[in-house]
Amino acid sequence: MKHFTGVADVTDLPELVKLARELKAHPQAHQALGQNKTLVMLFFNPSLRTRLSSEKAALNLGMQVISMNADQGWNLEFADGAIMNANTAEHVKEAAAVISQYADIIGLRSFPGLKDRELDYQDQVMQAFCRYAQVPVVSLESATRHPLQSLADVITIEEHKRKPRPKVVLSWAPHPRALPQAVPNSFVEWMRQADVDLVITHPEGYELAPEFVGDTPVVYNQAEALSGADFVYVKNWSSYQNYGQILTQDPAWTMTEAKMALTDQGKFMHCLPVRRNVVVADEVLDGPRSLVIAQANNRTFAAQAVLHQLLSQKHG
Ligand code: AN0
Ligand code: CP
Repeated sequence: MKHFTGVADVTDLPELVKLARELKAHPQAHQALGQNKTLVMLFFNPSLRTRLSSEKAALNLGMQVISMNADQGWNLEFADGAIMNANTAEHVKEAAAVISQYADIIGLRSFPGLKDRELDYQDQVMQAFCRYAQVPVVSLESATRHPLQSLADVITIEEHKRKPRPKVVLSWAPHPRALPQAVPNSFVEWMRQADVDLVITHPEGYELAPEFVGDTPVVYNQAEALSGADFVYVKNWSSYQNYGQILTQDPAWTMTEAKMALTDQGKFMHCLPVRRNVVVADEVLDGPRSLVIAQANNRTFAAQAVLHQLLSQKHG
């Protein structure tokens, strides 16, 4: 694995999940692996879980961690051959190479602007760092994907499944703000590699990018989709077709106990942060079906498995 930006970077998913579960059982067993190695994390956007769980994962492996907020006044240039006589102060070529002098692994979070679909889906920041960094780059959520979240979700489903091949439903939910498609894109991308039957449900107009959906069934009737589900993964995203737009905030899509009753004793999942009683009713989030804290816990071991693999490689 050169970089970790999506499921395509994983050579053996069951093996990675197994490693994560072993690390979960013995978190401090490999302290020597990360000794004298530094993880530098750059956050172009805020984070609670990703930041703390990745830091915790690195510490568990004996690494040192440096985190930097890059969300204010850090205007990087990305264009080749740019004449930098306007707002951009530093080219990503130098920035990525310079950070590589201080880091053995670079973590990077960069959300989409949600204005220009083509630009966002080029995943410019992540791609440029992967190109110009001299060390492995780990996505801490890019414009199009959130692979550490998805790996934690795969681990959580593996831990809680009651059937060899559970039914997993990704269900859109309303939200007052326009949110990225990174979490659902990524969830679908990873679930398609996992041993599950995936169904996507959302109002018309919220279709995800076809390259992520592939041949996954899309059912516009939420109740029909939920029937017999073992896991219900709820998430808001803004429209991909009408890029970045909120098309509806229909509370009929909020996850409730009455809807969860349509499932086969289904478990509720969400990546967090979540808007209570907009995305999901308190009764579900506070009830025994909810796996949200277990998911957040698994973020540490997802990150630790990825860091472990990167540190174990020759070039580390
Ligand atoms: C972000 C998103 O939807 O991508 C981060 C989720 C992990 N959510 C919010 O900003 C609320
Ligand atoms: N789920 C998740 O990535 O949360 P943060 O945005 O708090 O990191």
